[in-house]
Amino acid sequence: MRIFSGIQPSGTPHLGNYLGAIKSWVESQDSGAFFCVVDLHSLTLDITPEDLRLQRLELSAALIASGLDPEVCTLFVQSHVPYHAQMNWLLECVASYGELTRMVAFKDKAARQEAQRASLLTYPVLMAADILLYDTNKVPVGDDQKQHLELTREIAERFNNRYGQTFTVPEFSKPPVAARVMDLQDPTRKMSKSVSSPLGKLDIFDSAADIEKKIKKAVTDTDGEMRYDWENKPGLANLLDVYSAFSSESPEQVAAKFTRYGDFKSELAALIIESLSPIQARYTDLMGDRAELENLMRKGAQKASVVSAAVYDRAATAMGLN
Ligand code: ATP
Ligand code: LTN
Repeated sequence: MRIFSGIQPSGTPHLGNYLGAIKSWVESQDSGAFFCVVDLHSLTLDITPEDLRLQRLELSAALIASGLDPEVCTLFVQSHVPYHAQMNWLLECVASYGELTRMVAFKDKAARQEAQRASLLTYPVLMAADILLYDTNKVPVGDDQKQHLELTREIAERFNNRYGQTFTVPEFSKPPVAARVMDLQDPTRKMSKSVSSPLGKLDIFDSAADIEKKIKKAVTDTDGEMRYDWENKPGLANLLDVYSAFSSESPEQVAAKFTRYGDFKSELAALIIESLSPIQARYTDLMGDRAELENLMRKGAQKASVVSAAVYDRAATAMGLN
């Protein structure tokens, strides 16, 4: 079973990234798992060269601190492996303009920016290239990436039909709870690095005091009833999902343990702080030796290149380039 997933080095990872993706990566890692810091994707939005360089390293440290072990899985930076950009071009010749304009993430982000980079439109093709280059069977991601994964499957099938069996068609996989963590101030929107307000998103490196403050101020409702009900009580349901993801209880079981929102929120804050503090401590250690971190990521890229070179070659041959 080959697992592949990616995360953008644009800003500090938040609770949505952690529960929707990183935590399940850690649980599913083995010698067949590839996890990628997708720096080329971060260039679709405004980012300074200094920020990109630093955030790439910080995210690598955050992933290792969260439990990814570079001795077990393959952890690497996308731009260190040239086949991603090369495969992207081959697949841009298979994807269609119309299907890219229908991507919800594109419509969302394009509406918020004045000058749009062409890469904001074509970025799901690069994501398909990332995944297909590793003969991936399973892609663990948050719920917001489902549409991009469907496009990846579509591109793979179209390529296979046109040029002969070349790619493995991957499956989408999301965690059982908290696959879509919502903004703490607006539970109708997903928690997002680029859109959420400071109170709306909880970063995995937030201090204990900030975590307590953000959970306390999280929007709930006024009926005061502890009940798991996404339709009528999305703010509370979101917090129950977060509690459930960090404990071994279902959201309904968690709801039954408390009678008052205030008590529930204090315990939730304590649980988050207890779960994140070892990650924060390991992160500080790792960032203390940047050369070693760079070294680890370069080694990951060498391992990733061996697999992706062969798949790229197969695709290039199928298209008539070799
Ligand atoms: P933005 O919201 O600015 O587009 P992002 O946080 O969605 O950024 P990534 O860093 O690339 O973008 O996401 C990495 C992983 O985190 C993906 O698997 C994505 O599905 C997951 N993820 C992102 N936001 C959430 C969320 N609110 N809930 C659950 N999973 C999420
Ligand atoms: N598009 C994703 C990040 C991403 C990804 C990938 C996820 C890029 N390449 C490959 C899984 C597999 C996002 O914005 N969250």
